[in-house]
Amino acid sequence: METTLIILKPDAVQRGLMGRIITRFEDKGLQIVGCKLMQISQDLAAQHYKDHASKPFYPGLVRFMTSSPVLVMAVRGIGAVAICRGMMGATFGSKAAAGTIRGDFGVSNSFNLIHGSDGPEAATREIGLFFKAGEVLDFNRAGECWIYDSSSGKAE
Ligand code: 3AN
Repeated sequence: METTLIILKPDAVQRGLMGRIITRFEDKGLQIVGCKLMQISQDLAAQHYKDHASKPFYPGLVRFMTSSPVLVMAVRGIGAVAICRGMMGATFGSKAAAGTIRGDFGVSNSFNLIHGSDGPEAATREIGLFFKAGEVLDFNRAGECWIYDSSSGKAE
């Protein structure tokens, strides 16, 4: 199982899209194992986006991400990182394919609604940045046996 960090950005929260976006992940069969509304500090934004610090869009990105609350989620499933990235769509709303979150809910390039970790190592690092010990929960879902086929002894 993989756990990835998803952030519903200030535009998603302000536009009242949280429920519809969370529903997509739940409908897919992914498990929400951590979730909280928070205001990102300058320091946390700087740590989270450290790889983009030299990019021209960085100041605007930090201003946007710290401008209003976000919803952060830890989302779990087999291959959750890649599955969530696919569900998010291309970075820019104007280019994202229909059927993806960015493709269906936005047209802006910089107000692009959602962040998802881009690999398993990034996911581990980012979950450590946004969640304290005990905030990501391990629990069994009642319907898990209908989400994955475990008849071979290995969930798939
Ligand atoms: P993604 O979120 O699709 O993984 P990244 O990791 O390339 O995109 O970029 C991180 C964030 O930086 C994006 N979510 C987007 O908000 C912002 N960003 C990336 N490229 C640009 C750009 N050219 N102009 C404005 N914002 C950008």
